[in-house]
Amino acid sequence: MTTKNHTMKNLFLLLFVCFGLTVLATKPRPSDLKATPEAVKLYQKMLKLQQKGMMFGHQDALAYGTSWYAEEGRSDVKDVCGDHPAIFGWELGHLELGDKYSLDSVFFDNIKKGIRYAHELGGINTISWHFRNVLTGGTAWDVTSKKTVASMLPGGEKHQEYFQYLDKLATFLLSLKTKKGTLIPVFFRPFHEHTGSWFWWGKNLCTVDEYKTLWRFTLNYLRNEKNLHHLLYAYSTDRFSTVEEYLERYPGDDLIDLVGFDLYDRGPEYASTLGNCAMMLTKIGAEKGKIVAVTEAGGPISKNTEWWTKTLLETLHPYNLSYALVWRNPFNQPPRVAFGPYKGCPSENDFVKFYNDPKTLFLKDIK
Ligand code: BMA
Repeated sequence: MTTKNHTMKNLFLLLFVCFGLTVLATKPRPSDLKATPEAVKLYQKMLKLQQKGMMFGHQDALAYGTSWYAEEGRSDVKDVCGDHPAIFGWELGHLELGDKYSLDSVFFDNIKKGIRYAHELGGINTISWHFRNVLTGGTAWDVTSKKTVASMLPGGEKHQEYFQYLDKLATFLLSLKTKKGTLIPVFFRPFHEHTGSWFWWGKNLCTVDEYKTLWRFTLNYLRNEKNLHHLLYAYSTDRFSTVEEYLERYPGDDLIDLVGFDLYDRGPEYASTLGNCAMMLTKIGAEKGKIVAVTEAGGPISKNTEWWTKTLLETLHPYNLSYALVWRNPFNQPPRVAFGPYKGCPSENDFVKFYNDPKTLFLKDIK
């Protein structure tokens, strides 16, 4: 080979490596610089899917339904349309107490199994945590003290107790593994609906600074002390009227992977509020390069027979949202309080239409 040929070959090689590195560097990455390969893959997959359609999610989908409890492989959604949701919501409230089952009566062992089951079928798991008020000993809804958040932060009187909560949480999260032993990537969505004031971490119960510090301190502990890197973090408000309001308590791009909001249909202004929030949020998401979702929703599906297509789908159709998740179908309450579809529900047929619409994605669509 001549020297000229040799130089050309090296040049091509160099260009090839540079190109490869650029492709790698420009692919979006989660906020955690040490995210596991599986968490990175999930993050990138969701950003891609967000352009394709809107996934459907259901809280406690695999845990129970309006007329059954803990039947492996069953979900009310599947009973109605033949496929599971793509997004599976789970709740960890009471894990911090060392209990065997959650505040919604689901055994933590079954949550573990369900998360693995969903993951192995190609589904995506997201975890909420309505954990107790560490200062008063009350529930997540105990808003009698404005000092709870401050008490949990460094220097606060309940700081050590909060560590104990977080240690239990970390142990549980580290037990979420595939059969081969790989950690399953999951979304974690704590301190939600904080633009309202019904949880101890809500707007009127702590300052902006305390709320942001709570996030930063918590994630720093989970990431750097507990070494959890299989989590993606969701920031989700309740209703909001402006971008500034949405971002007022946003803890930072280095902590958050998904921006979302929760909104329930409690009156005629629902569709317009939902649409406005979705519009503002998709802009925020696009600017930040984050996943965007309606992290909780729910409507009068036992009365309004076209809620799925006419209210939810029609309103959200114009936007590129990753998913919309509806809240739970309690097994121990009358079916009319369910937010997800169920066999015999008056809006059952409409849900099948919603399922068949090309915009909505269910489990089989995202494999
Ligand atoms: C609420 C209700 C409660 C439940 C809580 C946590 O919206 O569904 O019954 O305990 O969420 O999942």
